Amino acid sequence: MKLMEQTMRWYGPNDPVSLCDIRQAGCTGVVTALHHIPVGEIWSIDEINKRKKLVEDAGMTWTVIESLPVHEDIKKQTDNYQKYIENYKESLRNVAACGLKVVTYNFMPILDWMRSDISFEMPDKSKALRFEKSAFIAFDLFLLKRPDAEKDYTKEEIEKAKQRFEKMTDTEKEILYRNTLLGLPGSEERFTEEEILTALKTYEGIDSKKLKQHLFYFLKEIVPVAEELGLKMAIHPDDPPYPILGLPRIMSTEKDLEEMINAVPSEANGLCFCTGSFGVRADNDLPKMIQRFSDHIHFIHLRSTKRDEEGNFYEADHLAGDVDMYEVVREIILMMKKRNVSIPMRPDHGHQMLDDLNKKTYPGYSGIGRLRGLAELRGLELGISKSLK
Ligand code: DNO
Repeated sequence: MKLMEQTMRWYGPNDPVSLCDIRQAGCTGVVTALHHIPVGEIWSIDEINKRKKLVEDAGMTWTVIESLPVHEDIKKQTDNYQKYIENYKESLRNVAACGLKVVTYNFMPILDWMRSDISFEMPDKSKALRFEKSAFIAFDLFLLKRPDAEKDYTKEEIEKAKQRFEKMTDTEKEILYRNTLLGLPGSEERFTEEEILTALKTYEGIDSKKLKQHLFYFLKEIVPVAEELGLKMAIHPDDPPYPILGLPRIMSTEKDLEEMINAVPSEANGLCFCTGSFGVRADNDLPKMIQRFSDHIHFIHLRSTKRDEEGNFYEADHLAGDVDMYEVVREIILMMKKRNVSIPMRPDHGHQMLDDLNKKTYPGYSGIGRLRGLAELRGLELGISKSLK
């Protein structure tokens, strides 16, 4: 029985977690991207090969691109979106020419994943990422002061956010502000208040229906190219899986996935099955979704969150939290058996712990916490796969 390919994300030569660390964690594959190339520009064969060589010299394979980012013009269908789609196709041709096979991307407007707290202390004193609803609403209403933001919340939510905000010290407010506008993963860049408000304004008139149309248009353009090149596209779900800051989010549920696949039916039109993102919603039945979309799953992020009734969640240990990791991994093993493939998986995020508590790494991407996650997941997978024989 085939096992998942063990990988970890590497942010490139500036990542404090080295390729050697990743290999020692037990990985054979590396997930990386050319973060230094501005979004929308073509990835040249030269640049791709340079990164590939670094990974191969460390004794591993560049298994998945995460991410080949989609330019905002494409999401909004404004200005130069046709040119950016052509650039995207050119990048796909180049990555295929270098022997890469899986390309992850997302279609979240402006911001990628978002948390309000990047050092939430767990009972064992390790640190986790957390999304706290009242703090986030306080940020939106009282720090960002987004016009008309109060329309998106109930009276009770606003009252709670107010109380939460009044209790915050200036330092806490500053940290909340920085965390929330962390911006693009892989860069140290953060949005200023003005930049984010201006960017949000450009989405006026784009609701979820429209954003979906834009996604489907993009897919109709690029999926045939990917198909021809033997590439698999893997969309990453929204994180958190619901609208934020008045922006539409369109890849949050089983229905969203179904519509996306029906819009452009092809195995090349696939997804990165992120249990941490989908798992935040109690209405997402993860094992069922794996069964249902099995032919389209080309990459897997394994992570678990723990939610409460108020809509807060934190990132739990990989085998704890709300995701039934046993059922998820079992379904994945059955899916790989049916398709006779080994799908790359990475332990998504990890707690900051042990020596990493004194190190500065990308939030969620410290070495030791991910190593722990990977070790637990790998053991779980081996155990299940042996018992299924
Ligand atoms: C967060 C990641 C995401 C993911 C992108 C893919 O930790 O899973 O940033 O890489 O959404 O485009």
